[in-house]
Amino acid sequence: MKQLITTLFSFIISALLFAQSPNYQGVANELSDNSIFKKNMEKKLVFIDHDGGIDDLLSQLLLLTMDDVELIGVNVTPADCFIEPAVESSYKILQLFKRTDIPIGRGDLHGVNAFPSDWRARPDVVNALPMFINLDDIDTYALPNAVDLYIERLLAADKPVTILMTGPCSNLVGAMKKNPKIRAKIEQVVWMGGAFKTQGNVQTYQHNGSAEWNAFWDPQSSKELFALELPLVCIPLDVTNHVPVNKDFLSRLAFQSDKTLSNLAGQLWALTTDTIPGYEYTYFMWDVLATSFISISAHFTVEEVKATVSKHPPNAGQTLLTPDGYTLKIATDVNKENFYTYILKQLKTF
Ligand SMILES: [Ca+2]
Repeated sequence: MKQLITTLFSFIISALLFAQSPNYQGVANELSDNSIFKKNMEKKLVFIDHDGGIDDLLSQLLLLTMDDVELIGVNVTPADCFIEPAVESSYKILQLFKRTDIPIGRGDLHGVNAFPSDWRARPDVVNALPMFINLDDIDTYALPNAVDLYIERLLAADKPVTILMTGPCSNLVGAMKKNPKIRAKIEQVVWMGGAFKTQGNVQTYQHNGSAEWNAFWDPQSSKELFALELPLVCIPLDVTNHVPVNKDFLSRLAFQSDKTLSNLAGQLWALTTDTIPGYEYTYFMWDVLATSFISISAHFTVEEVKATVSKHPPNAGQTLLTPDGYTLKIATDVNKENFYTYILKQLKTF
């Protein structure tokens, strides 16, 4: 009996010593490293091409909160923005997340149908916010061209990349023309663009209101994008119309404004309230909804369609469903409550 107790005692002591030994710690560290490694391996590579509006900046911010996403590049298209202040806003968001290692590309292509100038000036206001004004500026003209950055980052990627476009598609179409090899490195293209079974949001001369602005800015490239038949999912007005930036959402966001990102997002959306509830336009979660598709696509209803894009007035930029069109997918519905809850959760990251 005494021998049994002694054996048991020495077994317990050995087990305790092993638990404290460098070997055990080594195994524990290895397990931990492996899980981190595995986590990194599972991350989706994402490249965002945005056009500097308030919801574009919020989209970049949202992507940076996603644990399952590795953001590999940011292009800025001078559509719903003037390029210099928009690039500056993008860079300031990267600073906020301590991710200035992520390269920014400067869009040099200009669509034939410019956005109204007072919309394009928004990033100037953003850069003056207390959270941003004392952060570093960036030399826009020292940056790579957006088309070249697409090509460089896609070719360098170790697996196919998801491209998220929350502005017009001209840079991607330009990159595909310049180096078609990048096609093999594209996992999926998610584009906030089009209005398929609903009216558009363009209200201007020589137009009948059937087009969505991102498709209207450069109708030629929009048509070429469809013709490429990439694995494209459009997040059109058909689905973004379901998710307005309403006061109920802004109120819920304000209750968590002790979090930096919620505070900032609340300020950014507050800048849009002169368009709520409809001075000219109601502000919707256009780009933010498209961005959430990267992480919560299971909450969307998606269908495959055949479509093309009109290039000429009175419906330039209209995305038309037609049996002899190009194959692509469109989102038509989203679980609204799950979407709003997801955004509120992500904006609690810090
Ligand atoms: Ca946009």
